[in-house]
Amino acid sequence: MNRWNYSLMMNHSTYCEIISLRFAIKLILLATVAMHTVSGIAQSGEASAERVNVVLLVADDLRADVMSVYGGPVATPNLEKLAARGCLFTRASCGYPICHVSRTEIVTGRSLVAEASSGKTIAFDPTWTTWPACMRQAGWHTVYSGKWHVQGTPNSRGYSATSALYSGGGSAGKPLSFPRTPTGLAVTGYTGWTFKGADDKPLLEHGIGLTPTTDAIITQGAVAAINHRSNRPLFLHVNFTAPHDPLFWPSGMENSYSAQSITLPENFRDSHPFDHGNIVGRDEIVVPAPRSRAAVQAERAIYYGLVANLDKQVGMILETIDRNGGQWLIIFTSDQGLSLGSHGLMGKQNQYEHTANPPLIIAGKGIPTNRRLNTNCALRDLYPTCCELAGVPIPHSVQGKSLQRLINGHASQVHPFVYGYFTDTQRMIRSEDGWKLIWYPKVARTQLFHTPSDPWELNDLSQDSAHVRRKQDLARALNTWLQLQGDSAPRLKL
Ligand SMILES: [Ca+2]
Repeated sequence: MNRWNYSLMMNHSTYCEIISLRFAIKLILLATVAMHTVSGIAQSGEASAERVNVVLLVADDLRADVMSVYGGPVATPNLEKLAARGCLFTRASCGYPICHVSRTEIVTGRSLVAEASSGKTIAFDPTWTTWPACMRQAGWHTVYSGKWHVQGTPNSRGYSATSALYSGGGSAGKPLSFPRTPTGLAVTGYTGWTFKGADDKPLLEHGIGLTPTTDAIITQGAVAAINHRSNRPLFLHVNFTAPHDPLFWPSGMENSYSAQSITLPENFRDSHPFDHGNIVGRDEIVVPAPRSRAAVQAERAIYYGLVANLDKQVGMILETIDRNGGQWLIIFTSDQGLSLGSHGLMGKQNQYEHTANPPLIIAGKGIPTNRRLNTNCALRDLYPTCCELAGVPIPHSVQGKSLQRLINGHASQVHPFVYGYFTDTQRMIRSEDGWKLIWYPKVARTQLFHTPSDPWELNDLSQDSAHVRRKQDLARALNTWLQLQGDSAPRLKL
């Protein structure tokens, strides 16, 4: 059961912009009830002054290279401040580049290549201890805000409470609040999703599907959770929806980027040269190939606005944390990146760096400041890293590796290789020195890139006789790992 029965508590000026007065009255009543509940928990909580609070911030389809903190065009001053307070990773790996599998890897600390090959929703094995369940068992108060996109419910996965939960269903057959994007595209993502109250009932006043205020509401839920934390340490998991499609200008930031001013990346192409496994998937046909530069620029302009707004939301959460004081561990990442025109793709179901290599910043207690790490790591490593930094034993079901020694400079490498996978159509291995082999079993193709010298992945060396040995070595290492993982996809012949 939820032990912290509040949701969507916001400051007056914000919610008056986005909800009706009628709903505001209901909200105040909800908040009042919640504050009484929170107070009750505070009285019964354990004294834990020395234990670190944890905030895990996860964006959705956020491509690292668009942000100024990674050298990109969108100003992200708050993430730059966060990076200055901690470690920025340039070689993170998401594993499986779609939302629900990547998020399941994050909360289980496991590689799910075998479970995800079918393309079906990952069922949680009862022997897996999830990250929030682990923290809750160790005495943390575990709260969830934002997009829910793994199997089950927050409560069944180890969260004690929700605050601004946003999940599938609940629209009761009513139409989308915003059925078309500003560029005229029909909405095909997040259809029927709604915010839910503490009783899990839909709050239709906040709209059906994505809206220009979805992330602002999620942020207010996160802020409420931080402000009303008990004397237990807090584990707060915040999943934003930005900048996932459908792309709407954030409220108050309409037309903040002009399409004509957008410079497309060097690897922009109008279409992908072969079927990589998702050529007719939902994400790809949102803007069908072959795509004009103008069509991609128009989508990128709104995407950039969403990223700028996401940075503002992170800034509000960081301000709230600073105001509250205490010891904090702050993690910012995305479930994966996005193509957005690169390599002739729009979606995320691929193994190129713009997608497979998400942003990652870790800051706070025990983290050196102004550190940039260019070594391999995976999002499934975040869970054991948090455990080590918080002084919590790592459960046996976790397969990821703690990055603590890497962060503190006591190790130079954690993973000689990282891996990527998508259904039974893509397998990838990337070495610590940046050589990357992608295997497409369904179409019997490979690609070999040297990412340090070819960051846009334009020069496929897989058929170059000078690299036969290197390709064989990578294929052997990939096959060995897939065998260990119980993967059923065909092996790449050496
Ligand atoms: Ca995603």
